[in-house]
Order: sequence, then C-alpha cells, then structure tokens
Amino acid sequence: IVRVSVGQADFRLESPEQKQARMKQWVDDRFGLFVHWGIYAVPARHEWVQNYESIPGEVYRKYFEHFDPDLYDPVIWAKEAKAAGMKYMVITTKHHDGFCLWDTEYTDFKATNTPAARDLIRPMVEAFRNEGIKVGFYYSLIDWNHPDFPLDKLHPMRNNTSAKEEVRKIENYQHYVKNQLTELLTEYGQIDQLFLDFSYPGDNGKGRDDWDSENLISLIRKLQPNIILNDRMDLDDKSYGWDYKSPEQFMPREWVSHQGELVPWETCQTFSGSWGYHRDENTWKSTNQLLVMLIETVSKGGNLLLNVGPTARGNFDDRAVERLRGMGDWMKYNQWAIYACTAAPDRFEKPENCLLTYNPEKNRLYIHVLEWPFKSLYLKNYKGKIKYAQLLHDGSEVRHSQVASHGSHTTETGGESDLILHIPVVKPGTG
Ligand code: JFZ
Repeated sequence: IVRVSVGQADFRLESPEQKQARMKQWVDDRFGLFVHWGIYAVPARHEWVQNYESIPGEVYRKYFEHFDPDLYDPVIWAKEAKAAGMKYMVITTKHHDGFCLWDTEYTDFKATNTPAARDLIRPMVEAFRNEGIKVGFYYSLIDWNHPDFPLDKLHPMRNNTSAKEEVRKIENYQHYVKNQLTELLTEYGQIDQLFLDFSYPGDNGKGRDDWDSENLISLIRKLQPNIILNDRMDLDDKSYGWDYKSPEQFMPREWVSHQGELVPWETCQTFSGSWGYHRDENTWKSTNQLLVMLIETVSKGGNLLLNVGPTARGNFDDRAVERLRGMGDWMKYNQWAIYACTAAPDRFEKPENCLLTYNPEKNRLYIHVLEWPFKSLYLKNYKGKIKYAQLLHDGSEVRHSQVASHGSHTTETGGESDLILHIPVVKPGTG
C-alpha cells in the first residue's frame, strides 16, 4: 500500500495494482482529442498571442467582444472525434489569458459575457458523452488576467496591467483556482481527466507553493476520486500524487519513466505548431505523419492527445477535418493494433522500417510496416512459435517460415532462428 500523505489529508490509499486498475481504461483507449479554444481564436495567431505581442488587457478585450461562435455545434465536434477513433477528449476550460469558456461565478471574463452569451462547456460535455467519449478538462494554472496572479519580472504585460505587483496576493489567486476547480469538478458530472498547466518554479513563483499544489490535489481527489491527473503542478518527487506524465510536442525516445519505473504517459501534439487556431500557419503535419506518431506513441507504451484549435466561428477548419477523417479511415481497419496495445516485449526484434505494438491480453503482435519491403519481412532471432499471421486490413493469411539465423542452425527446441513473413510484392490495400 502506498500511503499518500498530501497536505493535511490522507486522500488516497491505493496499491500499485489498484492504481493500474483505475488507469486501465484510459491507457487502453490510447487516442484522445485535445481542444484549445478561447478568444485567441479571434486574432488567430497562436494562443500565446497576448504574451508574444505584449497586448494590454484593454486592447485584448476586443477579441472578447468579437468572440461570436455562431457555427459552434459540439455534436459535430464529437462525431468527428469519434469517427477519427478518439476515445476521450480534453477541453481548455481556461487558458493562460484567463478567459473562461464556462459560466463561472468567479470572474466576468467568461463566455457568458461575450456575444456567445452562454456556457460553452456544458453542451460540449454532453455532446461528447453522448458519443461515448470520455471528458477531461484542461485548466491553466497560469493566468495573465487575474489581478492577484504574479506575472514574471520580465513578463511583457507586467507594466501594462493596472494592478500593482506589490499588492498582489497569491493566496487570493489560490482561492480563485480552488473555487473554479470546485465548479468544474462538481457541476459537470464525472470528469475523467484533469490537465493542469503548468509550472516553472524560479522567477517569481509558478511552483507548488504558489499553486498550493498539495492541497489542490487533495481537493481534486476529494471531488473526483477517479479522475486521471497529469504531472504539471511541480510535484515530481511525490510518486502517486499525479497519475501520468505529460511531455509535450515531443516524442520520447522510449517509454517514459519516473524514479526508474515505467509510468503511464501521454504526449500531446498539434496538427501544426500552434494549439489555438492559427490561420496563417503552414506547417501542418500530413495524415501519414500523424498516424506514424500515433503508432510510435503506442509502441512506446503511451497515449496520444491530438489537438484541434477550433475557429472563432466555432468549427474545425478544413485542414483539421481532413486529417481527422484520414486518421479515421486508417483506424477503421487498424484500430486493433492501437486500442489496448502497448510496447512489444523485448523478445520481438523489430524488422527494419517497422514499428511494433502488442496486445498482451490477446498475445498478439502487430507489425506496422512503414516502408513496404520486397517479399519478406524478417523477425530476427525469434525463438518462439507463431500460431497464425495475417494482414490486418483484410484479414488475409500471411504465410511464414522459420530459417536459421545468420550463422546458426534452427532446432526444434528453439535455437537461433529468424521468422520470415512472406508478404506480397505490392503493398495491398490502403492501410
Ligand atoms: C503549455 C501551454 O503553454 C501551451 O499553450 C499549450 O496549452 C500546451 C498544451 O501546454 O505549454 C507547455 C507546457 C509544458 C511544457 C511545454 C509547453 N513542458 O513541460 O515541457
């Protein structure tokens, strides 16, 4: 039993097995939708635009006044996500600019007061749940709008704000965060995941003492005992305070570990470079690149949270839709190589230009052939036997034989041998 003592309260007594059971569905789901949506979709040049361009609050206000998402229909979003094969979603309830998509009691800087004139979170939560997609919240710990939030000494907006740094009280901000999280975690039913973002202890705070991270975790666990929590509140040394690691925009070389143990992890990635809708960005990844990213993530035991930044009108732009549908076409035929899959055991040596995923419950190995080789696919030094091999996209048999490994002989008892899979000369299908 791992006794977790956080703040005043022992909020959870959970063995590694219990934790694994609590995380199992999320880990098996593997593929989720991240949504970055806020008034930064109006300037449409990155969700950090206010900071990057040192825009004073009074000037940034024009985006608040022009946020009128008349095409917003979360049922369409949820259907696109489902068709892409995504099993969960995470929405930015509040990003760094402090703007809130829900009807919070604790600030006027919320969707209700824009031309949208309503809580935009509630219908979203409902629409995704109706499609069987689990719902998670992203909540920014950083808040450039809150009068008690300590902006960095070199922060571009620091001299633009009316509030004086000396009168800022971090305790007030801590209360604000707790109040808002209490709203989010009590008024929208079961929330499956919480993504707090982010910490950088150092200049003027942004660490565990500033957020009151330990008490924050106790509160979160009390309100939503089954929630799956990320690791961005500067409690890295406290095992089991968080549930998974979230490296970002970054493909780890191997399964992510913490204190020598492999841990659940999720990489979040963009279609282009920005998280918020960015009209003029032209660095969009291809559907194929995104699929390889998904496969590679699962081949290293991780989850992929792939981001869409909806427009100011409230829809997904064509570039995003095209990629989501492309991924969905592939998932239709190949989803069994993603869901409930993980890294393949070491006994499988991956063939050249391939990625391996593995379903431990079915004892099935999936070989993702990224570059189609000529006729033979080699599983080198494979000592076991395989019962049956097939192409995934059409279920057709792949014949195979075992040959002695380079410089040794095959024996019945399983000496050094390679497995050859006899594949067609021309890559069949589209998968
Ligand atoms: C943060 C945000 O600043 C960004 O706008 C976006 O929401 C993204 C998902 O999260 O960016 C981060 C946060 C943490 C790291 C890197 C970028 N990190 O820990 O490396």
